[in-house]
Amino acid sequence: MKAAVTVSLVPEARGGPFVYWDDLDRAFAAAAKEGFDAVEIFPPDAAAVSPVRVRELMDRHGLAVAAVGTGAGWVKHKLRLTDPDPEVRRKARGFIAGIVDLAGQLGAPAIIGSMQGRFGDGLTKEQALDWLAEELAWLADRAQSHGQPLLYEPLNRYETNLINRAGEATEFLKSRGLTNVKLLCDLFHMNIEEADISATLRAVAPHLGHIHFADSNRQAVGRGHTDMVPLVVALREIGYTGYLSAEVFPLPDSATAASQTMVSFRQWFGAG
Ligand code: LER
Ligand code: MN
Repeated sequence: MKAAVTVSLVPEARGGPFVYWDDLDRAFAAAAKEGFDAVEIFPPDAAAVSPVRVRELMDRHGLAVAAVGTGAGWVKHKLRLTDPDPEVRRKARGFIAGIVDLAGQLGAPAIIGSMQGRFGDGLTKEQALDWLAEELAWLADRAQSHGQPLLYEPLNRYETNLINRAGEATEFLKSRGLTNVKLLCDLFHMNIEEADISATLRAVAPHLGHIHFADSNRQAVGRGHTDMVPLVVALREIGYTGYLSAEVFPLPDSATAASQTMVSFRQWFGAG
């Protein structure tokens, strides 16, 4: 298993669950110093990030890019894949395609989380899920051209009403034939929605592509009350080798959230 840490470059997301903020150079330097394997980037849009520049940072610090988030498409640009307006859906697809291409150049997958949207206000759940499946299929093909999967993240009930649990998400992916879409399991969302996090991780293991590593209160693991023991046993048993990426609040500050994440990562997943 590999450790990653998030950096947000989106001022509109201020207050959100990202460890580092605003400055890629500083984030890469700090992540390398803490001993992370990779950085997960949350950009305002694809054009805001130079892949050449990020490649330089990766080389200089010996870090990978774990994933690139698309949430700014919603937070900043109000684009959703299930918006009733076809023009908004078209722009949402284009926005994500740009990030899939950027991530692909960095050897990383893109994440679909907040941009999945929701049903209601006249839009049926069935229609929203049909649109979501259609868009995921198109974007997963694009990701495939970079040799990457697309990551789909179920969110808790306060952020979407489409799919809240990992089991439902895998059923959705299977029934729609979305073979190049992998599941992103965020331990914070799972703490709200799942009856049993470790049983769920075992059940969805073949689809699991990425993990957001957070405690019950969305702080660094070790600062909340999630029982890590069964979860660690489950991840070892299923042979998960992907990232555990700290998508957590910078509390009490970025440096402490980062170092506490690495203390927990080493405690639970370190060698020996
Ligand atoms: C949002 O709550 C979240 O978990 C992000 O990873 C989705 O973009
Ligand atoms: Mn997440």
